Amino acid sequence: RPRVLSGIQPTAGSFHLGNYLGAVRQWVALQETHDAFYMVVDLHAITVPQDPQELRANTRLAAAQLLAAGLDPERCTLFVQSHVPEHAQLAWVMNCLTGFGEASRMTQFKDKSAKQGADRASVGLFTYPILQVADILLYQAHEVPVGEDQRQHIELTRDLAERFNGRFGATFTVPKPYILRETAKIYDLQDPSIKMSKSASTPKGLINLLDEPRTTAKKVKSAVTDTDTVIRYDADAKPGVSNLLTIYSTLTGTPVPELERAYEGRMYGALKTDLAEVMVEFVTPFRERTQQYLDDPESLDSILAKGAEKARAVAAETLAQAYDKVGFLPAK
Ligand code: AQP
Repeated sequence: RPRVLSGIQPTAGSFHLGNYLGAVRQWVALQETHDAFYMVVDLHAITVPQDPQELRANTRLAAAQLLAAGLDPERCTLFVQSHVPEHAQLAWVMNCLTGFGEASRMTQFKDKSAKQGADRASVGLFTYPILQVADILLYQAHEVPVGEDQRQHIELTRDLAERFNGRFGATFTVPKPYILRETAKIYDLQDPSIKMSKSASTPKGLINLLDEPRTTAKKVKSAVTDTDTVIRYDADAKPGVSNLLTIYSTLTGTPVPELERAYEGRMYGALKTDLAEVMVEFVTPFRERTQQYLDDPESLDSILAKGAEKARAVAAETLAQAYDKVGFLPAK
């Protein structure tokens, strides 16, 4: 079975619809066909200032949401990044292989550091993509299911894997991004020119899966569309309507052309009302299942402990090879 690896940050509490449709939904499908490793990336979460209590709570909350979304610990390896120390250890080696200019070109860092003010941004935020490189390479992942915003980081991973292999001999699998075109980028409901994101979206443009279903319905109904009246997919001319069609189509499994036919001659309001209902039907059981996992923290922690044990077995082997290749003396 080919291997996949991916991660999600525990920073925001609730996952948003972009996280779910762009990434987590694919994770659930891939556990059936791949040897799948998924993690809550708490090491990445501290690249911006965090509250320790909140981080702990949000890490459990992220794991609960992943299980509620359909990850099955019998079918995949689900763990918390900081439980596997090899991530930080390989990241150091990768840091030493990355050019300063190369890291400076990462657009996520440029965006996030600009928002914080360059002097406030941490060195951890700067090296965030290199930790991600280590995450992926440790598991010899063939594919990395992510949203479009992560493409550049996967490219960096490929470059560094090839550089390491070229310099020290074949060690790492060179991974490919796994990005589904349709859901690669879910847009903000109020400003469909930007991606839905916890940091850039306004509260009305961002659908948090754990929001009150009524709030979610309201946000869908007040989504920005355009002054035209035709319900048609055209990402350039009609980004708002197209985004709604993408969300609708993915959540119901109805192809977009079929939706276009069904809504021929109807108003935007009808589409929004129906999509609001679809969203409520999706988030209501999701919220309930998440709560059930949170109500039993011991079981949750034990799932994560078992996951970490499985992950460590793989990660330790890769790290040992990499340490040996770079010339570290074995610790006897
Ligand atoms: N709008 C989106 N459309 C499609 N996929 C998306 N992802 C995020 N936003 C969208 C994908 O979600 C996965 C988890 O991402 P993360 O843990 O890195 O979360 P994030 O990037 O911190 O989420 P945000 O909201 O995008 O955060 P900020 O605002 O901090 O940048 C990834 O696979 C990502 O591609």
